[in-house]
Amino acid sequence: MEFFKGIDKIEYEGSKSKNDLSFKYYNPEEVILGKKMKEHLKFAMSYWHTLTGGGMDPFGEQTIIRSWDTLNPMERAKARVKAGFEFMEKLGIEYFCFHDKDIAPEADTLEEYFKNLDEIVDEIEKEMKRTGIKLLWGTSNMFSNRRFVHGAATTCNADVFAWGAAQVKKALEITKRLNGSGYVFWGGREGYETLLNTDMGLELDNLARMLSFAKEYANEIGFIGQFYIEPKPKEPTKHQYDFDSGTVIGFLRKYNLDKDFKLNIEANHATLAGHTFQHELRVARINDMLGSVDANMGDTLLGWDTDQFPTNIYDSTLAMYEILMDGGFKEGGLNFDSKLRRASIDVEDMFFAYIAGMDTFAKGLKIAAKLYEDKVFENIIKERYSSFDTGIGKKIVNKEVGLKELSDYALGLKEIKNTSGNQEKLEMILNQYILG
Ligand code: XLS
Ligand code: NI
Ligand code: NI
Repeated sequence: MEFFKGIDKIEYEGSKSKNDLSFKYYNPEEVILGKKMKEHLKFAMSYWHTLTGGGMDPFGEQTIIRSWDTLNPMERAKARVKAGFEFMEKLGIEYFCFHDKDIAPEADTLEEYFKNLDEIVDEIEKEMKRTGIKLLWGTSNMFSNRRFVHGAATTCNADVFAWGAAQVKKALEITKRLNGSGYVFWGGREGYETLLNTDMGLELDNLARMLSFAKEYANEIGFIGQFYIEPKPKEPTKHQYDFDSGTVIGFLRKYNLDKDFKLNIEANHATLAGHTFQHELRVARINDMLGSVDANMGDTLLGWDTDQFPTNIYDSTLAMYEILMDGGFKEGGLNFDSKLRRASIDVEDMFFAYIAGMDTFAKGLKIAAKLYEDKVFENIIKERYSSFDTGIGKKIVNKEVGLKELSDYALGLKEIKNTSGNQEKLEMILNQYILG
């Protein structure tokens, strides 16, 4: 059965094309800096937004209704598998990501839930074999069900912690079975609403315990995929413990988990934390922890995770620049953690959304590759800090001096001369690269 009738495989037609159902910039086979575009970008479909999202918001019911929505839960889950793979094939997307709960219906008992999962994983496995599409990462949803009202790893209820652990165990087994190249922890409700009832120390210790149990079990079953933490500062809780890259890195170091995890950076989470997307990628990069990306964008006027498809070329350029500077994706990739607007109710909108996102990152990659090749920023940055290459600067870097020597040196200085930061010039140059 075909779910997206009338929509053929989306092809690259170039920027002059007037065909809305074509790529204008994403040319998967085009070689950039010695690598195919599709290998640079490693696009992934998010199972949840693409196949289970219905456009609900706090004020309104489902608006996006798909053909599978009328089926009973298990049939619906099976139809979604088929629809998802047809969708990825038509877009030429080679990876996907999912939570346990996205693929199969939950049940009253864990046993039954796991049975449902196994049945659907069989279907997914078949489709993966048929198409060659791969699993970028798996994860477990430990936030939607009402049992997780106080969190999962950071709950006050030990039974809930155990239930979460069981879900993680199962999700790891599934991810291994499907050859996933990674496993994500996004702290769904790992945070607090009020400190008045919160033992913050215990909650953080327990969060670290859950992560180390997971790592130990992964080693035990031979799951060698990359583990990631996905930072987010707030929503659903007022304060999420995995606030931003800097906070997560500090947390991982405290509990000796920093060698076992990298970061999955989401654009809209960066902006919620009061940072740019580039900032979060940079912090991860300089700490050797840039792992994967959840691509989307927020709305500057709204203070929540709007998860819009990314269409901002400045952001995609600077994100791809950070990724190139990091040597490109290894286990990670670019997962569209993005959803349609509530009013985008046509099936075609799914395609337009992904095409827009993929084209935005393809163009961003091309511009970033030029910036990278021309060493535009590197040369300027090198020059800007050149006072640390020789003389007193070099001695500081090599720690050959202390406060005493530095003080003696400073006392001998007659005048301090600074150079311009040239910010506007750099913004002008960036524009030249973007506008061509
Ligand atoms: C929610 C998160 C979520 C994770 C996966 O804000 O972005 O979708 O990516 O649990
Ligand atoms: Ni995400
Ligand atoms: Ni998000």
